[in-house]
Amino acid sequence: MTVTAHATTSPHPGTPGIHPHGLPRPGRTLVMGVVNVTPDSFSDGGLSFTADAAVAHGLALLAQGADIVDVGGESTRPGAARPTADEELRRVLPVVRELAAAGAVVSVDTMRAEVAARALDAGARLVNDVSGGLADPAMLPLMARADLPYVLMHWRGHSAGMQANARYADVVTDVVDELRLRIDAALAAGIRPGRLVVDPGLGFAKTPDHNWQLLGRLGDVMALGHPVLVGASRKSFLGSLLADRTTGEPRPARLRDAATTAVSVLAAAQGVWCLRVHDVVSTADAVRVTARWGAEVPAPVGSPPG
Ligand code: PMM
Repeated sequence: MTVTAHATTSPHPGTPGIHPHGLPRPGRTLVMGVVNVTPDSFSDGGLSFTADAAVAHGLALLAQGADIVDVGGESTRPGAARPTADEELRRVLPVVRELAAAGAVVSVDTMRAEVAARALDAGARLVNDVSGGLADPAMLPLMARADLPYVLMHWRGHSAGMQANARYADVVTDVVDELRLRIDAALAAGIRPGRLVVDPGLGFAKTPDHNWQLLGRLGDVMALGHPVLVGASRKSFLGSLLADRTTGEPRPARLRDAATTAVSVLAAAQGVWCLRVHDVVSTADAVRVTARWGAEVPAPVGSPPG
């Protein structure tokens, strides 16, 4: 089945044309702040490993302008080992509960239906599944029952072996085709089309060139007809691009925020729905500038009112 239910053009650069049902619509690209409750994420490993530290970090991101906080208990760093479901629950549930109680729009970053279900009970308002429903057959039926927004990312297998799957005829065509199959599976499971968000999955079974090609042709992902989420923040393809000119050493993760902000501006200008970032301050400013700038750009003839 091909999905054509939604308009895909933005009324103005910097303003998303489509949104998932059931989440805030601030008239610009949303900012999702990352709260990794893990000892080993590549970008901020260990920063918020205790529940108290994670809650404090989430509250700080909200104060800095995040629209959503994304709480995850499993590192998806290439080669990472998986925590047990019990350990994942132990990490994320108290954090989701407290942030939701504080009024935050909380997303849970999990591939496990059990973790998603318990997080939704604890107050999460959306589920961010990097496996697009492939890792756990119970996930799509759960999301159909929950009837809440669901981020479906392009994925080709767990972190331990994923870079071996970075083989494509044409990465953009292949990712779009594989996302379309996951959208069809989600719809067949009973998820309403307006609840689905898609994500090209930068860095997941992708080389740096694959990531750049996907960013350069984001319009092809948007043409799937669903809101698009992009997670480029601090990823290693930015580190390789900005490698030290003398030593060839990749730029360390903590020094990739300016590059992340550049991606945020360019993606927001194309009408991406949401950006998942570690450093909220710079991207929160970037999406506001991009939307304000875009408001002065004449809308294309025949586009819907902004
Ligand atoms: N990347 C990571 C984790 N979760 N979720 C979505 N939807 N998209 C992403 O690109 C994504 C994600 C890995 O990054 P991290 O370890 O810094 O959180």
